[in-house]
Amino acid sequence: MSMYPSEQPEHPYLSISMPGKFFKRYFSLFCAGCGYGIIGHLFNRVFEDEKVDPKLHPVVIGIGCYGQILLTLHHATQRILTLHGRAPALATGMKMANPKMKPIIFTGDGDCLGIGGNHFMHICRRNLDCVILIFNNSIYAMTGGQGAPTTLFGAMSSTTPYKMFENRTDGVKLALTAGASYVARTTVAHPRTLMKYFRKGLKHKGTAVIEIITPCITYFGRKNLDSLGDESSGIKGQKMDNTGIMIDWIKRNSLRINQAKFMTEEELLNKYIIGEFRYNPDTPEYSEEYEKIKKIAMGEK
Ligand SMILES: Cc1ncc(C[n+]2csc(CCOP(=O)(O)OP(=O)(O)O)c2C)c(N)n1
Ligand code: SF4
Repeated sequence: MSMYPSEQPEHPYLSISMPGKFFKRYFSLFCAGCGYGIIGHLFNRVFEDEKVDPKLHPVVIGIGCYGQILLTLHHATQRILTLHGRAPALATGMKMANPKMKPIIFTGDGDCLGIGGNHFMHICRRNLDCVILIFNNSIYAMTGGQGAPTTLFGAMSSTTPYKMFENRTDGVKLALTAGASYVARTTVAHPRTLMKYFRKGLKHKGTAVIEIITPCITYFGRKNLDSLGDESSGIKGQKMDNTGIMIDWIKRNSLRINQAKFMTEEELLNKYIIGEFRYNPDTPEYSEEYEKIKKIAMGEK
């Protein structure tokens, strides 16, 4: 595709990736309208503003479409792509080898709550000092849009061509039950809140879990109507095949904790409750407790 020279940005954040070099411009591999580009950009802004030390804050990335985010992350970040669902295991190893570190985990809903559910549960239980950003697009996108543990009730996916009939996993409830000391949920439609929570997570000592609701146009939006979540209203709905419709849908179906308090389970079906669910900076942190045990084992007082 030909471009005017002025259209090739001298981007302050990004290094020229291999394909970027090839095509002589900066770009991401995400579908047009994917929410992951927004997340990458907001991450970069916090990374710059907070002068995050890349050596102490490696970005540990699971497997999923969002893996391509490494092309859009700030050039100074240290990026490690891991196995599917195993980012918490790698981050734990890094943290224990160098307790000054605070890894930042990027994980998808399938990666974290599906195949990596066990690892997620135990990193939260230990309250290991790290930030976990869960990108919830309600689908296994990278492998062709199969239904995930987070797929909404009644939604279509390539493995639920009639409708999803399983109960949905709630990442926030799981993190709270397992013991993470900072737990929040927001969406890409609330960018300032997303940055605020991320900043808070970086400063928090312990496991900070932030779930981010984000649109997948290609495998979730195109297969579903924006009346999903408004089942009782009888609205006909339109296909969510563009970002505008999906972002509107995310906004409409996101409820603040205070609003949700007065709603029944039935009314909350297919809704996303957003806000901060727990902030407990005094919970003992795993690597610090481990250091104390080491001293006891060495006979130190
Ligand atoms: C052990 C293992 N099982 C299955 C896969 C195939 N696989 C790769 S990505 C993926 C889905 C990822 O979904 P999610 O974490 O929600 O990320 P998204 O693609 O939606 O961004 C699956 C099942 C794999 N790579 N490794
Ligand atoms: S398939 Fe979905 S999640 Fe993957 S890049 Fe495209 S829009 Fe984003």
